[in-house]
Amino acid sequence: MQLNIRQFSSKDANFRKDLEQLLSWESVSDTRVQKSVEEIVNRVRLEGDAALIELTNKFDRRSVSSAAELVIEADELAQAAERVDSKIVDALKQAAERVKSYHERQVQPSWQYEEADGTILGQQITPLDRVGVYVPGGKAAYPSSVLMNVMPAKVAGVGEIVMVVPTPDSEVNDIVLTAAHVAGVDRVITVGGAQAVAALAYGTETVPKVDKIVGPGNIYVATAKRMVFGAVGIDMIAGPSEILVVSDGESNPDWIAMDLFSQAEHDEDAQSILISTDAAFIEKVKVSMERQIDDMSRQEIIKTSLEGRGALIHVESMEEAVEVANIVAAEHLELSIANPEEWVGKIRHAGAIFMGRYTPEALGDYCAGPNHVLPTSGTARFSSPLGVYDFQKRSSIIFCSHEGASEMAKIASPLARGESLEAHALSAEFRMIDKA
Ligand code: HSO
Ligand code: ZN
Repeated sequence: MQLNIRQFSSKDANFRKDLEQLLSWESVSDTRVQKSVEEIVNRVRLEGDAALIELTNKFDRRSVSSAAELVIEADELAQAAERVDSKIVDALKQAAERVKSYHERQVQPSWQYEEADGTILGQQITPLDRVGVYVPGGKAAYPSSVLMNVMPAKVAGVGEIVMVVPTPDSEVNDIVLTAAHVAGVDRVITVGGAQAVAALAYGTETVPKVDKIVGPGNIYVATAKRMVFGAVGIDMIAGPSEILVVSDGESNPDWIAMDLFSQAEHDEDAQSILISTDAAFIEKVKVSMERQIDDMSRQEIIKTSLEGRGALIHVESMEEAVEVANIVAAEHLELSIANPEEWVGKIRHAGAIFMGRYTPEALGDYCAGPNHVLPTSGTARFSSPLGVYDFQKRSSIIFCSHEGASEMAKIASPLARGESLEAHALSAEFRMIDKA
């Protein structure tokens, strides 16, 4: 099948402009979506379970009459695993182990230090009490994403993890439930959309109010998450998946073609870009894509994604490849080059960096260990992969010795008076040694 993918060269007069245009992505913020989400959120907030049941019956074509029917307790999750192919169950367990062991290294410990006069300062780290994990239903229901969202929360020591997942037409996805079981979810509630987000944010008679909501979702879910932010914490709002492959021309063109497909097959808006210093290699990848696409089950999605947002870019040097990679700030960056360790330090912006020819992004998606929830749409310039730190929070610790308090009061007092805050000044001065 012929593929009309954009081809650029860094020598083109308009290269920077074309690149900018290629990368522009605005998540649609339709005022109609905004209005309907607002209505749903307010209804669930005010009417609780009654609204949740009504909206779930309407949007997911269900006939639930009591909220208890929406809940799947932990022991029922274990039963789902019995209905799933044992190869998949084993793979989920192995993936969970690897993800866990990677994330254990992210745990931030509490710390403190003591000053000469006995004053102690520090930071106390505590896990969040309760977290809600949103899992989409339908075509984007990824069991691997259940692991990636739940494992860091588990490792952080979150007290309770509540997962929500829509089950349109009452069809449950046993692999998703098995992943929830393997990851250690406490309870699943079969609701989705803005109503699920509202239930987690404000609580209903059945859904406990959580402290933070994580997990991807469609435009309704994303809009609802933005709306409830403040009442609860939220993770980043994910855009379409992206991959940027940098090749020195010595890679296997079939492998690289498939790596580009692997993101393109996620959805029509996904973005796959190849950068190479070798123009002949770019041609080979294109030929390979046109051959291999004929056998792909998701060829329509792949084609739309590659022709809509994909690109093949020829650059003059590795320095230039790195420069472009830093502008793209891709969610996933593959360095399919002979000496990735020499170049990785120059990469400043990327969600995850896959080094060498044997490291396809797909391994990172499932089981390498690092999280697959990554910053998209250039946000790798200022944000990081989902991690244990997203489920831990910090409290400052201050313990003043009498001597320390006395010395600090000499600093605080004039500052407080400078702000015309007399009680602050006196509160500090009362602790001075000669005043006590
Ligand atoms: N590549 C996706 C995650 C995923 N891949 C889930 C397969 N399943 C994140 O961009
Ligand atoms: Zn993927």
